[in-house]
Amino acid sequence: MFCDELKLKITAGDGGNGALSFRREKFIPRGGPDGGDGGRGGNIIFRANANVNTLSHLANRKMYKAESGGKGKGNNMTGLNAEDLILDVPQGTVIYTADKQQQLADLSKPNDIVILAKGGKGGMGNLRFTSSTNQAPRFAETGEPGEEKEILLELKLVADVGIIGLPSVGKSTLISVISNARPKIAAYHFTTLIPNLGVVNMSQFGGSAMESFVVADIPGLIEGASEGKGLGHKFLRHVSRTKLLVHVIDCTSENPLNDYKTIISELKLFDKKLSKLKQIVVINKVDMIDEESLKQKTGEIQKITKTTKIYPLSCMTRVGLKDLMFQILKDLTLLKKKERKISIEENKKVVKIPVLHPHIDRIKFIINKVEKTAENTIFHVGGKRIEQLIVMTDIKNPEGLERIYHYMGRMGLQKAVEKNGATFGDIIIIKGKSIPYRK
Ligand SMILES: Nc1nc2c(ncn2[C@@H]2O[C@H](COP(=O)(O)OP(=O)(O)OP(=O)(O)O)[C@@H](O)[C@H]2O)c(=O)[nH]1
Ligand SMILES: [Mg+2]
Repeated sequence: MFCDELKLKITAGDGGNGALSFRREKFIPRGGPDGGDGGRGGNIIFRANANVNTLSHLANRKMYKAESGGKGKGNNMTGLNAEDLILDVPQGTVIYTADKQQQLADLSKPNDIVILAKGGKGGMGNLRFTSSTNQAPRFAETGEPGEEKEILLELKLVADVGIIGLPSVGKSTLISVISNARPKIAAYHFTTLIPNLGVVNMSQFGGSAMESFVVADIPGLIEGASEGKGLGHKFLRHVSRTKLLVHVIDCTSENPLNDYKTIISELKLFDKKLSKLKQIVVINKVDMIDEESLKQKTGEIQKITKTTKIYPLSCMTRVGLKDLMFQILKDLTLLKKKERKISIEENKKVVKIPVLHPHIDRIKFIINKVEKTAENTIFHVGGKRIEQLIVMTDIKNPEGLERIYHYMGRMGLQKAVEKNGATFGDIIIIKGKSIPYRK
């Protein structure tokens, strides 16, 4: 199976700062606080798009950042929420953490979406901090920074079309002339050892550039392949997921009819479903024989395939190539339409829930380390909620610092450090900011 890999850094947008502002109007000498909240930062969203085939459009940048939320303003004006940054990826993209230790999303169906980095919350303006005891708060929250992640995208391409046939019939040559795949081609059997995948773009045949599909070329099949002979059997599994098979026969072979029968019977033995897939039969290397013998050989196969048309082809001279490609496109479009109909029916039954990345960490706070120095004790504290508060609060502002003490008390953090022996002069460090312990 073909994998395309890409490492990216993504950063969601920061929340906008809340405003610190007081009403200033003529004849109102001491206006109250009127600072509005900041807007939310943009999320980074990945979406499976059926019209995208590779990850290459994302590869020209190593980093993606969503817009930040707007700042809050006076007169209780809220900052604008930023737009989400939507990155389209092909169907079949699996997303991991950069070290590949954890799978974050599997976008296997069209329009599957996942929020991979959440935009920061907007900070609250000073108006929100007004209370009966503090009528003129001189503090507003800063916006929360957007989530930041390093991720690994891996594309598991699922081919639409599988090319099958005996060894050396020209399967790899075919994929090399129709797609971007550049497999090894040689005049001996089993040149292809692992499947090759290629993207076919119909524009090279005079079709639309929007029409493209994925083709797989697999190692040659031989008699007994279904029981494990040769190499092809291992890879028949991959073609089982294709929608259409292109069965290539070599017209220079001694007995093309027998070759055809061998493959048909191996497919049946391997998997009944596979043998029922729609097949386009191609007789290749027609540049090597005269018209008379081609007619005769095609006729023999035609007798047993009955209605199925046999496509004469030369990968060398490209004779018959265009006809073949448009036939593949036509059949594939029909098959996809059918599939879409079925999936729409299925979708009606199931309520679709977008894959949302769960909040990994709901812990309010945690004491990570207690470090004793000559003069004092340093408590290193982490945790989603307390970190969020710290990054959104300017602790140089006395009212901001007061707020942190207030929440530390409410969360039980104050008690927890006391239990660990905190005394005057000790320090609590959260997200790199130092807060002196106080009783
Ligand atoms: N004359 C002629 N030779 C061809 C044509 N197509 C392929 N060949 C030759 O046939 C030989 C085998 O081609 P491959 O594409 O490697 O065959 P394959 O089916 O992929 O073979 P395996 O990977 O071993 O199963 C090569 O020497 C090609 O150059 C054709 O249309 N005309
Ligand atoms: Mg090959």
